[in-house]
Amino acid sequence: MIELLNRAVSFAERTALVSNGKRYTYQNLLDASQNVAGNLLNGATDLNEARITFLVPPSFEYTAVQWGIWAAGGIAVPLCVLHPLPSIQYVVEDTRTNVVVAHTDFIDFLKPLEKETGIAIIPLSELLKKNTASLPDISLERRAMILYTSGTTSKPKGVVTTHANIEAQIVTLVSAWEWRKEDAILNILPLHHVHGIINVMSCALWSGASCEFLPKFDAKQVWDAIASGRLTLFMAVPTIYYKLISFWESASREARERLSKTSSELRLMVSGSAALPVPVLEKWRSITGLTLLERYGMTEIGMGLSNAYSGERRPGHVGLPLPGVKMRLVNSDNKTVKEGEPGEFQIQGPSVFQEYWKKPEATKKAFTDDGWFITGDIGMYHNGMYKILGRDSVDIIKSGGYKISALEIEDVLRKYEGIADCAVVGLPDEEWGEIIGACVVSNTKTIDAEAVKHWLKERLPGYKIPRKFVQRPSLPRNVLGKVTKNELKKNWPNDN
Ligand code: MCA
Ligand code: AMP
Repeated sequence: MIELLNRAVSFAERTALVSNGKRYTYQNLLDASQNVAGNLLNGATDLNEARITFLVPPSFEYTAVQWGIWAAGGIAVPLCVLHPLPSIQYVVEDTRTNVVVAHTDFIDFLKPLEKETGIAIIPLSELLKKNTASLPDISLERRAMILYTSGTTSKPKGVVTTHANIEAQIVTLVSAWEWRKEDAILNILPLHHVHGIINVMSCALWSGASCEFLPKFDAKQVWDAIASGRLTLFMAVPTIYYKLISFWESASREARERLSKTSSELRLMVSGSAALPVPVLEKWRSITGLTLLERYGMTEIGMGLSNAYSGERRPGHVGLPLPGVKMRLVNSDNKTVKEGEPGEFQIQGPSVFQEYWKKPEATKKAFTDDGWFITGDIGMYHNGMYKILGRDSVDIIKSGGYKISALEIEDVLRKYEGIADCAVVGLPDEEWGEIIGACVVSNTKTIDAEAVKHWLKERLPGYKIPRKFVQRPSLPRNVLGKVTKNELKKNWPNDN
């Protein structure tokens, strides 16, 4: 039995999840995932790594489907509830799955996909029907999950992790951050990325703790949950802390005092997925008395570096390698750099992913000959700690904690009638980390930014839509004809 599920047996009567106002025990979760597994198997003995995509909002049912797929020997592929149909279709086709498990709210939305691709839509309710079929034994080396992440190629790549990878990603955090069964966490993050799936939900469930879902971020509801005194932990991206600070600042004096007092009682608050600006860390400390623990991770590796749980949390730094993680910083000749010199992070360890789904070339390129994963992040080690300095590619944008490929947006924009060429960049932004800017070239007319945004909404998720547009007669290029994006960023008009 998969260890996460095996451990759940010993927590049977404890609360595992709080979802849509209802409490569910570990036993409820085990029972529901047995039903899902049995119904997915539908008479077979093992799903044998069949990819099962599922479009289910963060909830008890989401977790039951994930566990059910694992228990039946399938690969869980969570789809994003915010994605438009073309983004969903891309994942469905890339994984070569033939089923999508769908929550009732998404069945009509998925109908055109069923027509076009012949894929079977399985209503979630069908999978939850009682089924006592016996389940296969799953070895740790088997593939367990595919998460899609943007990179330096236009289309997102499927990151494949095995059960062993997932277990290693969980165990290192449970140990480093001292998770215990008395813990309670609020999950406000999307469940198609590592941050929400592993750091929040799976660590809680591994530990016998409880995880409460808030399907969509809302500053007031988050503050209410914090102020209720029922949480011990909270984890989020820097943009969320920024939004929580704004909410606190606009509250009355009495409310501010109450929120500050109650939040100081949490045992740990973590920030990650993007650089935590030092002023946000400081402001949060002045409001709550807590120093945010900043850590560094990536879909391909889980978490790599973390500030200390007990010990120094240095602002602007990401600490040291987590247990089991080996990290090095190298120069362009792949030689380890000296202390105080910038280098690229490379990582080894049991949490590192197995492969990009059906992309052997990309997988090979992602590792050095001696087996280190090349992260593409630049950092430095000094005075006993690591610091992130940036990324080696201007084509990767981080906005609101989401990783976004500029090339993917450019490919879509070029299909808009009247756009002859374009360049997409990440512009620094206090709240979002970066905000997406698009510079468009049109030989014929003035491009109406609002009309373009509207058109893009049917093709890309909201967080990939440029917020700023400029139109130019041509794009700045170097002598080799390559667009000079850094120049474009530097000269971006201040009033746009
Ligand atoms: C939304 N808006 C944006 C963006 N997203 N504006 C600029 N940049 C953006 N990225 C706009 C919307 O168009 C809308 O404007 C308004 O902001 C509110 O939109 P909404 O979608 O309601 O935003 P939100 O719900 O407030 O979402 C903000 C959020 C969300 C909660 C910070 O972006 C989020 O959940 N981010 C977390 C992503 C995450 O989990 N990343 C982890 C991956 P208007 O009203 O004008 O339309 S990284 C990872 O897993 C690795 C391993 C790691 O290290 O953790
Ligand atoms: P993703 O591929 O969505 O998993 O995003 C991973 C990327 O987020 C990393 O490669 C980093 O560029 C960035 N990242 C994660 N945590 C941090 C952090 N604490 N500081 C700076 N960048 C971070």
